[in-house]
Amino acid sequence: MTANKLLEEITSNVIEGRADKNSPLPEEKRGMPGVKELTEKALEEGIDVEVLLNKTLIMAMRTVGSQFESGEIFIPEMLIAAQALKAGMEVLKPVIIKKGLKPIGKVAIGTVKGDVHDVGKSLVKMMLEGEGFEVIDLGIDVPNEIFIKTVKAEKVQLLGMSSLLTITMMEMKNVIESLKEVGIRSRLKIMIGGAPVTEEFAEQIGADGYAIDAIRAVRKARELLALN
Ligand code: B1M
Repeated sequence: MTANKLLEEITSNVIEGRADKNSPLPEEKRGMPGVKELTEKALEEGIDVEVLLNKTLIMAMRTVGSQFESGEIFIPEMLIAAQALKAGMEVLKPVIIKKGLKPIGKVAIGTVKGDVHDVGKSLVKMMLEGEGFEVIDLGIDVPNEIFIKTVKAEKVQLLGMSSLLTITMMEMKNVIESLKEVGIRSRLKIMIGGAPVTEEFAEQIGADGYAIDAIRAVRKARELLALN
């Protein structure tokens, strides 16, 4: 299979939600390689990890997003596609991390309360790890208190918050206000992101930085911690 054909196969398997060869649907593809196996093959064949991540897996997920927006597919299909995307990301993770050496900074990251979207947050986490940061992943639907507790206990230098829903964006502000109330806001930098988040919103709520995607999140993290 040519490199281009392999990348096309990965894309279509993300869109079809085929995480691995055991994926049950579509029936005629049962037993055939899914995103996991195809991503492993692509790495073996020397395809660049950034091409796999940014030009293949993420682009495929964007297509899924457009299909959802146009009513072509519904939430279950979207969820299955996200699982397939994660299967590919899991394969890339060690390669991304291998690029980093000893931690260059300590970060905690989570998706705010009320929000269960974790693909973007996990991607940012992986990219930060790849850059050499130690990252504490607080997961999804993270309550305010857990952010505060982690900042206190773990002495993180950078707190990252992700929100994909307009209705959960204000949770980021709540966390920042709580950090101020307990007197630890100035101890750390705060970066936010997620599809509905903007630079202006970050400024409004008193975050230190915003990034539109995982690549820029890494750059912003370095900038905020004066590592450039
Ligand atoms: Co939902 N969802 N979803 N969803 N979902 C969106 C976000 C939506 C835009 C779809 C739409 O309607 N067009 C819409 C939000 C509208 C809005 O509020 N503005 C939406 C909705 C409405 C919902 C539900 C409410 C649907 C419902 O139940 N009626 C529901 C909410 C559940 C909840 O959270 N309480 C819901 C549920 C779900 C699933 C569970 C089915 C699934 C999530 C599965 C999972 O994550 N495990 C899902 C998915 C997959 C999506 C879409 C299709 C894709 C999200 C994604 O993974 N993108 C999304 C539509 C879309 O984005 N076009 C949609 C890929 C990912 C790599 O991008 O997360 O943006 P993203 O992350 C990027 C950047 O934003 C940035 O870097 C990342 C990598 O480049 N970034 C950061 C993210 N976090 C950052 C943090 C940083 C810096 C950068 O610093 C810390």
